[in-house]
Amino acid sequence: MSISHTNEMALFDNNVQKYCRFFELASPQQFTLEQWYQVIARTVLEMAYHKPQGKVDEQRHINYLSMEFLIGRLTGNNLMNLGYYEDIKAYLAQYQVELVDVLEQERDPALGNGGLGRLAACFLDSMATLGQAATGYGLHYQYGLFKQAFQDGKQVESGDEWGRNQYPWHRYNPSKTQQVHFGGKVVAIEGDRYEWQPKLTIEGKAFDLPIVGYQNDVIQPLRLWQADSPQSFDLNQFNEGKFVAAEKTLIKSTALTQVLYPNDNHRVGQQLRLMQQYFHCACSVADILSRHLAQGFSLEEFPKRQVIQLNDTHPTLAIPELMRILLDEHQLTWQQAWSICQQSFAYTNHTLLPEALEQWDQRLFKQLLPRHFKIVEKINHLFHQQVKAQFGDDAKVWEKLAILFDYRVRMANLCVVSCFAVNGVAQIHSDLLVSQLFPEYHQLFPTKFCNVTNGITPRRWIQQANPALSQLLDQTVKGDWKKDLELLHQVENVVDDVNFREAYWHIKQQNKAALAREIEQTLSLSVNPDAIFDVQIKRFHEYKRQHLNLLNIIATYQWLKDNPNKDYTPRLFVFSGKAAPGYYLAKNIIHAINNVAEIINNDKQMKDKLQVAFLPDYRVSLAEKIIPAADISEQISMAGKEASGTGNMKLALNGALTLGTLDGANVEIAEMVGQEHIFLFGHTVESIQTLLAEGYSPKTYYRNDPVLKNAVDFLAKGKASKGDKTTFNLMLDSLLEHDPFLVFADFESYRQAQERIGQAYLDRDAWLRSAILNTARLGKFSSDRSIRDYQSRIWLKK
Ligand code: 4GP
Repeated sequence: MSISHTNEMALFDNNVQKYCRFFELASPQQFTLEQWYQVIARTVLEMAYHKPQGKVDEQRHINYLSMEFLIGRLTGNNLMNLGYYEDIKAYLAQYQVELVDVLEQERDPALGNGGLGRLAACFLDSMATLGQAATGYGLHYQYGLFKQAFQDGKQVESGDEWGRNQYPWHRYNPSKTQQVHFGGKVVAIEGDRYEWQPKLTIEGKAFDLPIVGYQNDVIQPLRLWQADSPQSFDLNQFNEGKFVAAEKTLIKSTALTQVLYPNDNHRVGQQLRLMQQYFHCACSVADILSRHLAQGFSLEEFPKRQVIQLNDTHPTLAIPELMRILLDEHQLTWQQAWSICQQSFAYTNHTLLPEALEQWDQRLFKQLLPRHFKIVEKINHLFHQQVKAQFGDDAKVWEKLAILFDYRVRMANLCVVSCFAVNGVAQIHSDLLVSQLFPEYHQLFPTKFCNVTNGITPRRWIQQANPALSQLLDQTVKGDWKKDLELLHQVENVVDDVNFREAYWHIKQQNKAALAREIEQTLSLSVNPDAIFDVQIKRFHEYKRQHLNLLNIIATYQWLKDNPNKDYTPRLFVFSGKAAPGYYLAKNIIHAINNVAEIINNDKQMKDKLQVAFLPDYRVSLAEKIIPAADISEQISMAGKEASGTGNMKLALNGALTLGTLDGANVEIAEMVGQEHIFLFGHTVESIQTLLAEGYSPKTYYRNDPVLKNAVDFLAKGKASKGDKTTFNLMLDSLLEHDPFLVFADFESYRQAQERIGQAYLDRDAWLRSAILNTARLGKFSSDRSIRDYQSRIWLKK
């Protein structure tokens, strides 16, 4: 269905000609691809604001606070959502320019690490598409997530200066500038009112990116704050006790938003990070309040009109910040202010890993944010009374529930106490949140907890990433599946239709061929396009168990060496992902995969049988190339550790079959798609408990399973490290001594699942049927559904 945009395209052409003169060129023919990209983005941005705004539901405005928004390239996505993609493609053709080549010019704004940052981006897209009034609030980092390259198999990092100053989708919005204060002291005024006399003030400038709804003319801002003040400050002024080692002492104020901390599922208590968090919260809360008041509403009406959704605990300081403003600047009583906060904030938890639950050193917190500390103290004190009333004066219970404990400020506890809703991101995760992490809180506040299973936007992850599949779905499905992904169930009707099946198969093969070209270009590795493309793309973390995948690859290699004439369904194992620069064990796993890949890929006997491609610098635009080409989606975390996963949804919707544990959203994927169309393996949350209770000994598995032993020994004996037996000690010692994520315990079951996959792929018809049913049955995993769940279970719950 193509809409005619004659007038708009005339405007577009006008602008192109204008830029032509501007750049002193005789004809647009002379634009470089980079110039085309800049011209298209700037022009389309203006065109978008020329249109009358689409309707949004303002019942409650959702203020989505997140330290990360991994938005990916915006140009292609915005062209599609605005409906201009085909027009501009045709326009460029007259100059013999391919739109896809132009789109390749855009650098990914990598303003996030992975999971929760990408989720935030999908949610903004869905809120705009559903017409849910919303503003995203984040930070305008100068350096996105580091760039990754490999040197001798090892990860090396370099800064990702992504070019925020030239980014054409920006709008600098000086009318929104905020002042943010730090340090100093507080002076009591009266009752709960204090005056804060800060030591340092930094200016926060707003840069807005347009979030464009899918063909509904809704544009909402993602407002990113940038620190900008001429002065420098001494980090030690907040750090007299030197309890947090400062990376540098005298730093420029602009440094505050220079770097994104590169940690995923792990928090490091650096002072600068706490300052970033407060800066983010202070700017955002001030902006939200001034928008609310400017619309003529009273403070009492704040909870009715606003929700502040906290994406993990990183923006928790927004709670004491709103309290501070209501108490000290608007002179509300504690009860009034607390009641407003308790009805306005909601918290999403993204991990159960203890090392990821944020805690701050109390003294640092107090020196940096003296007024906020007082507020947190009072919240803690009042909450203690409530806990005593429910549980009696039980020190053990208080030790778990306290916000302030052992000279730490525990952010998750502050969230649970203060927010009206707490949600996990997949059913199993939400259940574990209640049963393992917050059981006493659940007793105290049974109605606060709920689940909202994650989702992904089909506009980016099917329409944009997989245009051929998207077209096939357009031809097959009645109604617009991009707006209502459940419509994909209609595909079940054609699962046996020869033409549809052939078209679907052909698309996968084309996508595989395209990825094979990408691999050839990047790694100079020529791969077998007919092999099973088995893909594991995500951050490197022990719990995600890329090393389980690696051990199977080694074992397979050894088996193929011993049995060169036995049947084996050829495999290409594709990896991509980064490890946090300070996470040495994860980096050790990357190193091992690269070294093993080199051996296998250089072994002529393995040619077209077994190959390993590790694509460097994983990012959204690379994911868009890998996902449509995958046959197998590796989702092999230890059960109970992956909160949800969203890559699992993207891959399955694009027709990859999941090889997974019963963890995170895999559980729900299995329910939707049916047990016959997914490869499950490994221990469950329950069987892990039994195993651990009985005393888990990884060495026993190592001794008793010769296949596992050989694979481990391959690394231990230096066969992948030029004879050096110590290179992979970090990983191997951890596996052999503790194996905290039960890699050895699941190895055998994983191998069996891989064997089933090899067999299943031989039956092309059955395989294809499963792949098609994966696409057909996973409509639930649209982020539009997630947002509707947020609306009905949290934001607009009656
Ligand atoms: C991630 C979780 O690890 C992942 O399972 C989930 O899908 C994603 O959040 C979105 O909910 N967590 C993080 C983090 O990104 O830093 O904790």
